[in-house]
Amino acid sequence: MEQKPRVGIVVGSPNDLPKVREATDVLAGLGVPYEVVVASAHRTPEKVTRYAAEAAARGLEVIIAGAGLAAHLPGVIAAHTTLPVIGVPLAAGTLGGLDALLATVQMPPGVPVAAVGIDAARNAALLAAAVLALKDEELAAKLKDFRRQMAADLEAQAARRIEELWGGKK
Ligand code: RP5
Repeated sequence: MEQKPRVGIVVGSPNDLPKVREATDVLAGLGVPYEVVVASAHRTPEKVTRYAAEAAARGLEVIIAGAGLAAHLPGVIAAHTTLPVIGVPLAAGTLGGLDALLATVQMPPGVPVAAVGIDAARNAALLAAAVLALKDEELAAKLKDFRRQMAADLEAQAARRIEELWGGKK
């Protein structure tokens, strides 16, 4: 039986979908069920409102919202739910994502959005998993393993690179 999604991933355009692929890869790797939805704060505003308003009752626990340009999507979602909303500003236009970064991070007091870096969908997924792990010991253990593996990979990569550049010379 398919598991109910715990994380909702919303993007503002079908063109944004490839950019959240790395978020779904992370969540799948951690065994966190998710769903992906396209809804635009400007072009399909009723869909966004309905999705956000119904999210908690549907069992979602965290929402990741990615949008480019005047990225109002994370903020509008946050306006309609008290679930944690993680905004991913996407590089979609001439300003390289700086426009979306500022729109995502500069929320008015009272309606927070946790903004990650431009195009940082992977970090958004890890942050979403960290929120879920507060009440999920199995997931918390998987996140610790992920960190251990990341550190081991970095050490191995550093050793290889140092050997390549200075191998033989002491
Ligand atoms: C935003 O406008 C979307 O999130 C997208 O990143 C950007 C451009 O939209 P498209 O013209 O690619 O549909 O709403």
